[in-house]
Amino acid sequence: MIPAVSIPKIILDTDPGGDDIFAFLWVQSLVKQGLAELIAITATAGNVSARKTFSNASQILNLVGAPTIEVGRGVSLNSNDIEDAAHIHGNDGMGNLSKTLPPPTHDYETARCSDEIFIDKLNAMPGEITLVAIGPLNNLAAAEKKSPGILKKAKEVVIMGGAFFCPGNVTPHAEFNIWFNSEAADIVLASRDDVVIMPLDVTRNLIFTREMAQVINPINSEDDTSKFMNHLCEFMITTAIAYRETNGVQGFLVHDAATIGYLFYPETLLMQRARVCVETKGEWTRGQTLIDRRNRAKQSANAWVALQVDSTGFFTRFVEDLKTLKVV
Ligand SMILES: [Ca+2]
Repeated sequence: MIPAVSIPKIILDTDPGGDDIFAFLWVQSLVKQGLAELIAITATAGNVSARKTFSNASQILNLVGAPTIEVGRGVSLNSNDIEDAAHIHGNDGMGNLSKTLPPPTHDYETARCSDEIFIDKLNAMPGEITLVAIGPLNNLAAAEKKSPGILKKAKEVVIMGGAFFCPGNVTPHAEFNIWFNSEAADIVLASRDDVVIMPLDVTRNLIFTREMAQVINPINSEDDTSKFMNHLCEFMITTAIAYRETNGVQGFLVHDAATIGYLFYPETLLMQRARVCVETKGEWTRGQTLIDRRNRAKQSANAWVALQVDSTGFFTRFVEDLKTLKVV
């Protein structure tokens, strides 16, 4: 008899966000193949406001026929004046395509806060749930503050964030997710000794091209998911070219999808054990992530950092999985 294999249980903490959506669609394709279980989506403020990320998450769940998955509302932030990334992701965070999607059905006013969902689910299933955080770490830090030790109850905490040996994408030194709430990142890194980090060092190599998109969805595809993906790709490519993110290649960076690559296809990544620190105070360097490269025994490592990716192997798996995703 073949023993029952437990499949990864995932809570996706997200600020959709164009590349968030591709990470989500990848998860959903794995769910459909019986290879993953999605426990909840926890929205977080970041690319756009908490209210918009909540509504976007609801619309995407409805698009893929998973309307019963719970969506958490992002914890409120005191600093309402932080610049978001609507200039990259569109005013609605989804390439201004939200009007083309099924309307949101989750109610923001009555939804549980994202940190409450973490605390509830991690206490109910200690050691079983993987937290995949692909936005600023507001919710994870709030849960840890409210219930110290709670993040240790996750099977793994996998985050997209940071820039170690390459420039940042929001300042010369900082990556957006860490910079947006560097204190929160500091709290998450202190919460356990094995936080898994997908930094810009690898994600800037993950250029999803128009040709790959067309392998998933032929250009004249008529189903709603394919049409949405194709329109979003075109929006993201235009923006990526305008911001010179892809060296002129007709594509865009799917930063957030790196977390899913790590979880399901770790052979595509080279990881390094490290002690990671976040600069929370620097006038010019706030949000910078640092690791110690000196040739000496490392003490008190707190993270696994991805430093190289086999992007061909990564996208082979990404494209094959997304091809399985069709509207239900
Ligand atoms: Ca994101």
